[in-house]
Amino acid sequence: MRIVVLTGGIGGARFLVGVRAHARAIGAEVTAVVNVGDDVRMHGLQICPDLDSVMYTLGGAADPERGWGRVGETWVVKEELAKYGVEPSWFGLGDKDTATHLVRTTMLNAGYPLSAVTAALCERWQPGITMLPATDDRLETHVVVDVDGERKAIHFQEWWVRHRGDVPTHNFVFRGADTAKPGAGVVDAIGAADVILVAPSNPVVSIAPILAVPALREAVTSGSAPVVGVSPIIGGSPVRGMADKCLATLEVEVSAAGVGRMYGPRADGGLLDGWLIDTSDEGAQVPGVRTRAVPLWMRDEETTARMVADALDLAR
Ligand code: GDP
Ligand code: FO1
Ligand code: CA
Repeated sequence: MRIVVLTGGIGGARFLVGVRAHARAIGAEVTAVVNVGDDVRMHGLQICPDLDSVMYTLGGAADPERGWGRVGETWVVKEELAKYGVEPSWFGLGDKDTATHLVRTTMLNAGYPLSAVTAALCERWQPGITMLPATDDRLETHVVVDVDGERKAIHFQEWWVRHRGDVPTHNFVFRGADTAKPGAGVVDAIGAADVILVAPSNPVVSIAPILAVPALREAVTSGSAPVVGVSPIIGGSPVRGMADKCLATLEVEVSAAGVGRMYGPRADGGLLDGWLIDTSDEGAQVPGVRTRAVPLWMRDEETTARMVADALDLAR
């Protein structure tokens, strides 16, 4: 069996730990198609937060409290940069993490596509799944905000890390998406998939930028594999992160039903055949989509693997 997962960073990475465990138990292959909209160049280095969150988490090297970056991180580079007074001072590059960005940027500058760079980095971390960037082209999430009385579009990282999402926010735009092609291997993986899972990732800034790549969306929505999503919202709140702020900006109800309806039924131009929601949200109505309520707290690998088994069940 071949499983493809559309995923963002921390939430998606934790989900993938369960996907990998269940896949091992049933002898399935897993490919993750990972969001690149968060990617940003800082201090001359190309940083790919969602790819790195997935790679470090599956490689057993992620910081469990922060969720992003490396466990046992040190911050000498950050402190030294601050002493030079260089900007952006609001974005922290850990020392261990910086080695990843150095390798990546060197390879990109030498002309390798991000997909090849990701494969090279994964030789060290052995995530146990295939990790594919959604696109090898430049695609960045920008956020339309009002700052200092001026309306402008700022990079997603500036919105989230610098402003903590706490500025009047109007819209999210995926710069470069219209002309972006799916990353190497992505359309083939989707075409060969027996099932496509949408991780309980942020629907607005992790899943939407993946699906903003036209040929990628087309492959998912018109393909033969059933698509089952897992709700990132439990009991009306995101377990962690900024999904509530993002959904409110788009005037989408912060609920399992709200996100399910936003994705919409595949039969009607949307994304989903099935929608897995938490038991506390039982009864949520998503017209045209099969829903099932099961425990969705990703407490540990075993609980998460059970969620994945339920998602695969719903796909049948
Ligand atoms: P990011 O890219 O690092 O922001 O991570 P993702 O977009 O992949 O995932 C973030 C989302 O994961 C958050 O919006 C949460 O709603 C969701 N999430 C985190 N923990 C859990 C959990 O235990 N269960 C479920 N269902 N969702 C979770
Ligand atoms: N998040 C922060 O809150 N502050 C930071 O300084 C920061 C730096 C950073 C560096 C590399 C990286 O891969 C992620 C980093 N993050 C940081 C996390 C990131 O901003 C977001 O959590 C994700 O982009 C959302 O998926
Ligand atoms: Ca993300």
